[in-house]
Amino acid sequence: MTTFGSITAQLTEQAIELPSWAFGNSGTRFKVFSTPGTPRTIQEKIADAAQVHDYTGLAPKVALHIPWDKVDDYSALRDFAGERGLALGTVNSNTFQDDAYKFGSLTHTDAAVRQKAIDHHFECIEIMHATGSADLKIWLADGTNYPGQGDIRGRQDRLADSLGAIYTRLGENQRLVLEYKFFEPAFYHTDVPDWGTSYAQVAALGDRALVCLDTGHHAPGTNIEFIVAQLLRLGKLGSFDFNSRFYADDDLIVGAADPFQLFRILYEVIRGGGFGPDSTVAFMLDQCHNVEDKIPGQIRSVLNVQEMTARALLVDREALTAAQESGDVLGANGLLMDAFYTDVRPALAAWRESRGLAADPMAAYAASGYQQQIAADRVGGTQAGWGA
Ligand code: PSV
Ligand code: MN
Ligand code: MN
Repeated sequence: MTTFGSITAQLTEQAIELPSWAFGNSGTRFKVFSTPGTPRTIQEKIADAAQVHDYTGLAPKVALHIPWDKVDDYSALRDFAGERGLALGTVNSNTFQDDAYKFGSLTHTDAAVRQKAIDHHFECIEIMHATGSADLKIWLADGTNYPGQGDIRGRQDRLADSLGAIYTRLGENQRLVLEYKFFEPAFYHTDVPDWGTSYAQVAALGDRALVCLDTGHHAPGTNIEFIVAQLLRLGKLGSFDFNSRFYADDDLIVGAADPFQLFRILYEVIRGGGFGPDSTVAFMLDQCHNVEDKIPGQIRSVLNVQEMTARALLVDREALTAAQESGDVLGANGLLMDAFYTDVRPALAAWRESRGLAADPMAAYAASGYQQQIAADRVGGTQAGWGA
C-alpha cells in the first residue's frame, strides 16, 4: 500500500477554483433563502473566497460570472484579488437571463440574436485580458421543450458557426471550455447535452477548445469516471465543475452525495495524467449553498476534494496493474477499495498543521468570528446572481 508520506508532495499541487456565485444567494424555483452577511459585490465575494484559501491553502482562484460580476475596472479587480492572495480564474458567460434568448442564443435562427450572444463572449474575452484569466467557459441554456419546436440539426450547425467566431477571437494563451448538460432549462432537447456533442464541437474548433465536465450534468447511473478517462485519453478534458447531486442538477457540496463516485473520478484523473504540474485540467467548483452558510460550505467542499484526492493517490497502481493483468478480479477490486476506505483525515490534519495551516479548517473558520463580522457589517444592498 502506498503510504501517506509518499503522496504529500503531490497534495501540495492541488488547486481548486471557487465560483464567485457560490458566495451569493441562490436557491430553487420555490424559494431563495438569504444568509446573513451575504456579499453584495464581487469584492465581497472575493474577500470571502480568500477566507477559504486562508484556512485550507487549496483555493487560490476565483471564477467570475459576467454580467453578475461586472465592474468598471477589471485590472483593479485583479489587484484587489491579488492583495488577498487570490488570482481571478475562469470567466463564465451568461446567455440565459435575457429575453432575447428565449429561443436560443448561439443557436438562434435570427442572426442578430446570435451576434448579440457572440458579442457577449467577445466582451468576456476582453475581460479575460484584463483579469489574466485563461479560460472562457460556455454553458448554454439553449434547447427546446417540444419535439418539432426547433430544427435540432440546424441549431447544431449554427452553434458550430457561432463557436467558431468566438474561438477565433481568443488570445494565444486563452482557452474555450464548453460545458454540456443533458436537460434544463430546456426539457426536450438541449443543444449541448452530452460529452460527445461537446467533444464534436470543440474538436472542430482547435487545440485550445476543450470540454468542461460538470459532475451534476449527467443522467442517473452514468459512469462519469469513464467519461473522464476517455476525455483525458483524447486530450480534451479542459475543466471540471465539481458538485454533487442526488436527483438532478442539485449543485450540492462535492462529495456529499456520493464520496465513492468522487474517489473514482479522481482516481481516473490521476491515472490519466490530469493531476499535477504537467496537467492543464482546471478544477472548479460549481455549487450553490441555499440552506447552509456559504464560506464553510466552500471550505467543506475543497476539503472533500482533497480527501478523495489523497485516497485516490494512495491506490497502489503497480499492484493494481498486476492484479488486472493476471485476471485477479477481486484482488484488483480490493486494492481500489483499500485506498477508498483509508481514513486520511488524521494524516491530513497533521500535515496541514506542519504547513502552518489549521488542522481543522472548519473549526478554525467557525472560531474566527468572520461569519459574525460580515453578518453585522453587510447590511443593505443587493446582489446579482442566481438569487437576485
Ligand atoms: C447551470 O446548469 C449551471 O449550473 C452550469 O453548470 C454553469 O456552469 C453554471 O450554471 C453557471 O453558469
Ligand atoms: Mn457548471
Ligand atoms: Mn449546472
